[in-house]
Amino acid sequence: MSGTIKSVRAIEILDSRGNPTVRVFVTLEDGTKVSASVPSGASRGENEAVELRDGEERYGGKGVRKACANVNSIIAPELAGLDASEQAMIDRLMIELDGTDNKSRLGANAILGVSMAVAKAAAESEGVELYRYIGGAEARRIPVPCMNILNGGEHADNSVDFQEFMAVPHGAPSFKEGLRYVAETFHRLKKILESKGYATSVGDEGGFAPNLKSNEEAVELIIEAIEKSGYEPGVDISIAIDSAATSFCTDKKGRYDLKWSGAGEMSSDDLIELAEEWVRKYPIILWEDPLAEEDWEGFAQFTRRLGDKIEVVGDDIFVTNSRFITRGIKESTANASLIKLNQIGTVSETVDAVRLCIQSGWRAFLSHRSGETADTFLADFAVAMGCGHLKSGSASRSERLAKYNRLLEIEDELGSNAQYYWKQI
Ligand code: 2PG
Ligand code: MG
Repeated sequence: MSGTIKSVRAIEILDSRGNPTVRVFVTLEDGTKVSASVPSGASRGENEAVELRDGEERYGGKGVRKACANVNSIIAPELAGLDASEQAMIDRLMIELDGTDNKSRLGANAILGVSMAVAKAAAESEGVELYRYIGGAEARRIPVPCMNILNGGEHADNSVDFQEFMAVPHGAPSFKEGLRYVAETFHRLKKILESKGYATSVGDEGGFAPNLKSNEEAVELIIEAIEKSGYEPGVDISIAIDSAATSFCTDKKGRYDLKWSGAGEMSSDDLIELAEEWVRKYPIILWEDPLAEEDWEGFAQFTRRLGDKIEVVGDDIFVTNSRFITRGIKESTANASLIKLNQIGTVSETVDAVRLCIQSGWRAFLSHRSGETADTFLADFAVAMGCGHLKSGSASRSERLAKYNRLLEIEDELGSNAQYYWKQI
């Protein structure tokens, strides 16, 4: 059989923050050899699948030699001889080998690296592009790039509490043009920041990380950048926000401390009111993690008040886990879920989470992690799933651009078959 797995091997590499992560190589009997690298988050949900770290002195405890050893000595022997196109069976086998609820024995970083590399190997062996291998002949929708051009929260050392301010070029005619719209806005924002005496250094995801006077100023500056780039806010480009509110939640009772800006304590209600005011004033179309992962009630309240106007995305609260998404659907906690492969730890389970969203009338928002590599699996996966939007950071830092550039390639290859559109909730 041409797609038979010959060997699986993992090594420790470094991610975009200089922290260790796992790279897995899969070789097939037919000579196919591919690799896949695992990303890593900073603002992590409590219930994410476990990223196994060595906890030894080297790399400040962040080494992943144990995860690599688990691939090399536990997973690899089990996979040798199997057909790489048996993705669901291979993923299930690894879940069983791990035997825990959260992949804490072998490590989600070990398991996901293998899962992604197996998919890549099967695609390559069959001579089809990865997006087509996973998504089939219908895979042709290129996601709208939600570009995170201003960073705050745990992704930057500045005075902005909300983690991500994204420019969303939903009014563009194609991905290629959309990417240009927001890249131009990024460059314009730099000039505006310079003219106001703000720093133009960048955060973990390549967006600017200035010490602004308030969170709201971030939105105002982006609107100015959109206009000065010749685009119409709300028509060509709108704004998406990821508050990553778990990172400034002080207790489980819905208390928050906007500590970086010094805005002080707020309740869930205060945050919801603030969002309502912003949504009235500004062209905001999507809001992720407006409240913390424990604040299910606050989240549902947010969705009741704003869910018919904007896309409300749960990240830390759902952690790409069908169990939590199912609860969210039942309780109308949000109307969309963020989707991150390494939150759940296998390609098959991620596909399940996306399908669950789509079948329930929810949207699925594909995402990178703040710690990334040059791996472009996410870009192909986004097209395969046809979810219509993705976030991969800003127009700087090659690990962010690698995904956007791969999407340019895919759109080019699809030619007039490519689709690009925004569907508001
Ligand atoms: C998020 C992500 C990605 P991290 O919160 O959505 O932007 O950040 O990878 O640090 O969890
Ligand atoms: Mg998030």
